[in-house]
Amino acid sequence: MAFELPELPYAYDALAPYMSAETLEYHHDKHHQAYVTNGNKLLDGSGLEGMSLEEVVKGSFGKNAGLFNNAGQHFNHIHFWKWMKPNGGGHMPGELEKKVVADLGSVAAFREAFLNAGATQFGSGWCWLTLKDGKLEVTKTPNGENPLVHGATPLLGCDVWEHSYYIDYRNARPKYLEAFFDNLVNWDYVAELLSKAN
Ligand code: MN3
Repeated sequence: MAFELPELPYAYDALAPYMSAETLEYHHDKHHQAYVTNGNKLLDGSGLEGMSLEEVVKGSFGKNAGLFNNAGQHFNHIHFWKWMKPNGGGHMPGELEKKVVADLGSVAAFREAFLNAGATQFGSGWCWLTLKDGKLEVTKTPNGENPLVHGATPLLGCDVWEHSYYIDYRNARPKYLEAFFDNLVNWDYVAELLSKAN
């Protein structure tokens, strides 16, 4: 099954001022498209054709770096677009909030841990909220790696590659992370992924 670039689930200017149309045009139309195009070239002849995207990501990890990087980033970005929405942030659905409080102490503690993971990821990568062995965890990964290859289910991820924030925030990655968490996150989608993972 060939990889395909999904449409953004909102207009290019819908996330402004927190994420500009220019950022989304480059990030979705150029960067994500490149992962799809290169991923399809590398999938061909890899022995993983016909598998689901998740299976390609797990099956190429540690074995086929080129395919893994592109398939991993394709998976990450499919969700990244859905992890944001216009007028996002704010209160999370009750079931999700209960789980956050039970496993991570409080919403404020989760926010601090998530922002810190994103700020301290050296170089390109992602910070995550994951479910592992029934428990929420905050983690970070380099480059295109994601929690799937560490036996965890990604519930929320923030792209901290410079291409995700440099147009709007220049080098101020912490400001971008705050805007993502406070103004962009689609908590309903995070809650939906949690309910499917349970
Ligand atoms: Mn990206």
